[in-house]
Amino acid sequence: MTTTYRAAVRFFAVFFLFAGITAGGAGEVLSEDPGIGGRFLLRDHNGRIVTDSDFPGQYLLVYFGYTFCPDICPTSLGTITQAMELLGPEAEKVTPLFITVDPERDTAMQLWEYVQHFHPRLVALTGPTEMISRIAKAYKVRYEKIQLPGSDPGTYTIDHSAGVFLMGPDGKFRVKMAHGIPPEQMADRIKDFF
Ligand SMILES: [Cu+2]
Repeated sequence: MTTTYRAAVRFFAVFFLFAGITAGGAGEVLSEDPGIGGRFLLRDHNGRIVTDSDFPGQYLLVYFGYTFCPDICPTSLGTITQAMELLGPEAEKVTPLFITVDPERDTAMQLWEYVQHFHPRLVALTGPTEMISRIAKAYKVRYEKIQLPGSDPGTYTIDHSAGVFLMGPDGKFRVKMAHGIPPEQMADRIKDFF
């Protein structure tokens, strides 16, 4: 963790305190919404520190996965990309977020290479393991590292939930779309909330 990053984390700890957002106890999710979603402070694929408040007025399409995922993630991100294309000019109202559940391997550089395959508005996010687990919990997303016996420590896979969350410009949860939804339906579902 860099000094700048640690300073930013400290800044936000203080910020949350003064914003009056209740954090029940150590390790609990900081969230204004008792349901799905929460605040975050992560690093994007350009290496910049990004928080949930860096997308004013935007609908967020939030998806959790990892770049080494053999099939589920490329499929989901492909669907998101096509849905964004179907939205036409209205896609400007939407920012898709890909939050890695594999921060060990998904560095900003790795994410940068990965996002080139998908929609240009896609923002990929990584961060310290603890922050990733906190934001995943806030979205009720589960993930688990699967290490095959006798395999190289670097060649694990990760089982993970694959729903796509639509969050409104107010930061509140709108709808969760299941993995496998066709792009046309995803685009229509998003437009329902505009
Ligand atoms: Cu995946």
